[in-house]
Amino acid sequence: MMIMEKVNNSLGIGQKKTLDRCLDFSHEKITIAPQQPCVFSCSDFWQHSEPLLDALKSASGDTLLPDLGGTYGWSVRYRQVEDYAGLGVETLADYIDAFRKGVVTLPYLRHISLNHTAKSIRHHIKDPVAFSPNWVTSPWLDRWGGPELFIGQAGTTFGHVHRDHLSVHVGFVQLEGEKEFILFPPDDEAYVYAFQGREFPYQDRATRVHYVDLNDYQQFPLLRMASPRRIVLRAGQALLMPANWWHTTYNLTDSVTYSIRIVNSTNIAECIGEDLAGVPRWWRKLIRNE
Ligand SMILES: O=C(O)CCC(=O)C(=O)O
Repeated sequence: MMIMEKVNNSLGIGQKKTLDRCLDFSHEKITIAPQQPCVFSCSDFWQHSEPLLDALKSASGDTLLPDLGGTYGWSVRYRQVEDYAGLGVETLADYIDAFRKGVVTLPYLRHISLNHTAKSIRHHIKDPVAFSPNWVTSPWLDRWGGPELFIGQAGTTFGHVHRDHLSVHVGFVQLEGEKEFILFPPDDEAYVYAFQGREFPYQDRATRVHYVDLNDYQQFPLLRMASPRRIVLRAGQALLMPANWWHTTYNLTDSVTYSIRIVNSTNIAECIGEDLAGVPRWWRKLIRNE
């Protein structure tokens, strides 16, 4: 909780803009990209009598953690495997059991792909209408659209401030617990210490600022100029985050979140443009066998 207090104080929550309200978008289609993040209630997302984690455990519990499919090909990267050493947590079922019991401190399990690991439960999920139209829900467009699950104990954080790949809008649904989102508008790019360099299209989508640095004005003085918004997403709520918003998260309680990337007429041109910009790099990688 130390970290949380530190960041709360630093962000001057209450002085800076906060967005913690509930709009009802449940019957509206977003045909024009919203300029601001929107929070709304979402009660009929999971359409199964068992909680999602129980269904996930029955469907894919025996999957070894390093074998979990993620949108980028991984959920637990090779260098994260060592974080599990000595925890007695080897499979997804072990992780879910330990998460429920809360007796060991677990790494944040991120990017579990609903198109890979959890495809047999995907049909129990109904995306909020506000996440439509979405042209990339098909599993073969997974690299663009990839619906995912995030399971994290209280006190875990996504880490670095970043914006999502291409120029996708992102929909989040909070299934259990409470998650804090810190969001910076696209115009804050000059203040969030984004990595420079356009050769690799995703490289300019990450920053040097970690969640724990959000109040470190000595190391990151330009952060003072930024306009972060704080949202606490509670179970039963959804967040629609427009393309190119910088963001990071912190799990205030044990938390389970779904997310999906959204592409439609509002951002398809930017997404294709950025994907194509990456092709030369992929070719070079292939040729050099990097
Ligand atoms: O749910 C989270 O912790 C953050 C997810 C996220 O920022 C992302 O996938 O880009």
